[in-house]
Amino acid sequence: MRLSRAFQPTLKEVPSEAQIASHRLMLRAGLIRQTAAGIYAWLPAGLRVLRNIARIVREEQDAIGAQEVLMPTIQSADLWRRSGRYDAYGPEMLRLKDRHERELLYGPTNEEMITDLFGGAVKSYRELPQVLYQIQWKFRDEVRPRFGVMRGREFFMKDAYTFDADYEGAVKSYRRMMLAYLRTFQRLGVRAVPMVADTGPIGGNLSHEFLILAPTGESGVFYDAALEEQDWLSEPVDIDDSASLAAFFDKVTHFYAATDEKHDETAWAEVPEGRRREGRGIEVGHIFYFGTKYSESMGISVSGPDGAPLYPEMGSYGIGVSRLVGAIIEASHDEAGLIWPDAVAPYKAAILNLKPGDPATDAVCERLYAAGAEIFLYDDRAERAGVKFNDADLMGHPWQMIVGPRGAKDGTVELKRRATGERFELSVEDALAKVLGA
Ligand code: 5CA
Repeated sequence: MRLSRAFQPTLKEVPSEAQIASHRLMLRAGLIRQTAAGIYAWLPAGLRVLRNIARIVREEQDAIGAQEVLMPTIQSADLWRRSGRYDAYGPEMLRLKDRHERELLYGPTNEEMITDLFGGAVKSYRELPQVLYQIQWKFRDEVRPRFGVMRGREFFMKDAYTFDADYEGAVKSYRRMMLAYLRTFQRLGVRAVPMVADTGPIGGNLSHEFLILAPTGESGVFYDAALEEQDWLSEPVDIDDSASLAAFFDKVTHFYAATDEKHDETAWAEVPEGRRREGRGIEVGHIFYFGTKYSESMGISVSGPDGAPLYPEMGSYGIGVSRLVGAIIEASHDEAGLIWPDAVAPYKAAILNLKPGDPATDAVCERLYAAGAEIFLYDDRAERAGVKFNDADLMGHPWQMIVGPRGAKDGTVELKRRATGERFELSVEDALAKVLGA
């Protein structure tokens, strides 16, 4: 994309309503605009990030055998009456009426709808397990929407739902999902630590929240630093084997990690002092086993091995896809602006033409641009070099390919790594190889 043509309205002034870095930077860099309280439009560069995150989330869901569906945002109130949640949900639910006075709602989550869809399609325990997910907009009329996309009213969520014939199956599904989450967050370039969460009346240890460490997080967190050092992408787990899944789950859960609500000083004291990490965290995912709560309340069963009705054991698994954009920024930025992890960056590199109109400089820039017009942002504007440097740092592309008349004459490019500030003087070919290989 040529920056001279791009719809990327950057702002010089920091908007006063934005209290935290990610919100300020997303507005300043032209990624989002607010259209109503807690509701945002995603502009092209912001949308590219959102899509990159969704793609990685999707690939890791598919890798554990989950199948993607897409359910509507608008649901009927009757569906929610069947589980008893229509009245219980309260003012966070946005309720609507159509022209026939039928009651509808904008989905805050989809347990009821997926359970109903499942019930209409699956008849026998032999068809289990089933794992379904979607990536779809949700609406919750939060009392205090704040911090931009971090706590919005409309937000983009991956929600997955598992259906198993028995508790042992549900545990396997839960552990597979835990693995998919750890791999997803690692690929996104952030470390989200799984922490035991409240299971309510169901009990057990099958509820975890995933938190990214950041000073602006809403929860206090305590965890063993060893958790951040694990490489979940190369962890050998056979997802079809119960023992392998159990060994993996034990490895994750034996490290201490808890939010302030669940913090246990005695267990904390046993973590070696040098490995204790204490701070604040942003919840980017939540996984939850809830047994037969919805299948029973909604009367959805399949025929069991003995022919009697069997209520599937279920779990639901959320990832805050739009919240992740803010959370990644909270964990990765500096005074000058955004610092995108490679995997989610809107563009891999910015090409900075320091002298538009100079034939040699233009020629080198065009050569670079031709090698990746889809993945490079070419700053071809008639602006001063200083403006281009500042904007490139603000937008946070992982690489900057800086081309001025002097280098252009001998065919060299100055390559800058945004995250470290390292600079390399390279030929056009070597610069491209380094950027495209990274
Ligand atoms: N039904 C379950 C899982 S499918 C559920 O809704 N869980 S949740 O309430 O924890 O939401 C899942 C994730 O969505 C959260 O971990 C969080 O990352 C994100 N999320 C929740 N509320 C908001 C919000 N108001 N703005 C942005 N993201 C949100």
